[in-house]
Amino acid sequence: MRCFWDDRQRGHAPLTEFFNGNLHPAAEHPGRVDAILAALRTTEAPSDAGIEPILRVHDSGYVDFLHSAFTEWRSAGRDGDALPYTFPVVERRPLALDRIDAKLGQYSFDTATPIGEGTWAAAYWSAQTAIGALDAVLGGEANAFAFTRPPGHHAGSDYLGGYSYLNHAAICAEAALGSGRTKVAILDVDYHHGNGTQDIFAGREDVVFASIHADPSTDYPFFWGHADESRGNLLNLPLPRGTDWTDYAPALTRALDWIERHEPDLIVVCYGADTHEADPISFFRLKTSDYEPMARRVASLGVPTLILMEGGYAVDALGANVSAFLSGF
Ligand code: OKP
Ligand code: ZN
Repeated sequence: MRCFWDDRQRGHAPLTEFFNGNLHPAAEHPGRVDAILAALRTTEAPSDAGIEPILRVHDSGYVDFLHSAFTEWRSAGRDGDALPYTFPVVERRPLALDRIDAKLGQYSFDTATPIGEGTWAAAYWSAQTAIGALDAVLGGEANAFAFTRPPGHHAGSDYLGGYSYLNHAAICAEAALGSGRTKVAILDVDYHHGNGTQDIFAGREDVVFASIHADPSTDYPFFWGHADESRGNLLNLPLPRGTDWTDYAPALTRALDWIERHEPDLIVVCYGADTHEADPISFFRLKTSDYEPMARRVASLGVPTLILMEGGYAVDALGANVSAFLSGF
């Protein structure tokens, strides 16, 4: 399988994230990179498709903000990474505020997603990596893997959060539709609900979104991913903490049957290895040996498939989990 990666994705190196009343070491750190690269035989660097495919999904004011936020943070005299602390939860609207803290709140939904010096470049090249792998699939490969990092599935059209800045699945779905595909299915099997992807595509006819994830009543992102959000082109299958393969497999069958009924001509898989039993921030009990059959079931649909990396924070198990999943294709 052709695998894509750009070394500029290493430059995003957050030190801390804020939750449960304290700063904690960032879970989405560059140590994940070598763990995953060690499991891939060779990777190809993507070419530069430019900003246009990103702007088909993301608001240009948001993209400008991402691009300049760290410089503005430094100009405001701050050390460390940029983090928001005030959020316009009522009537979020463009107020053209100048202060960096106001802009951070405007464009963020959590305090776990810092912007550092290399964040914009890493997010940009993560998106290009995704597009590179998409082009391989559009060019005739049965499947391809993009080692996207930082992840993308929590980012909306004009907001970041959940370690995500640009929504790679959405960027690739739009690019595929722009290249003549007619129906894209996104299957999100990360432990966390892909709220950004759901928000971007809710109500669309040409993109369907199915997600299997931890019940948001107990797990991040809390406000999205509940079963009753399933309608039309959206299917949410929340599962309880402690879920193992015996309980996961029937949900996967449901998601794949639902996807098959929509007859997609491209599948985008958002793969998170944070469903693994050893994951430090997650609570499912999948084993490394479960990922190969998981992927084999997706592959059995016989639809061209783009695989994107989302979460997975058990660094010692990460390489084995990624290679087990890819081997199922
Ligand atoms: C990103 B992806 C830890 C709180 C951290 C953010 C989780 C982001 C997950 N208990 N909250 O979906 O893997
Ligand atoms: Zn996750």
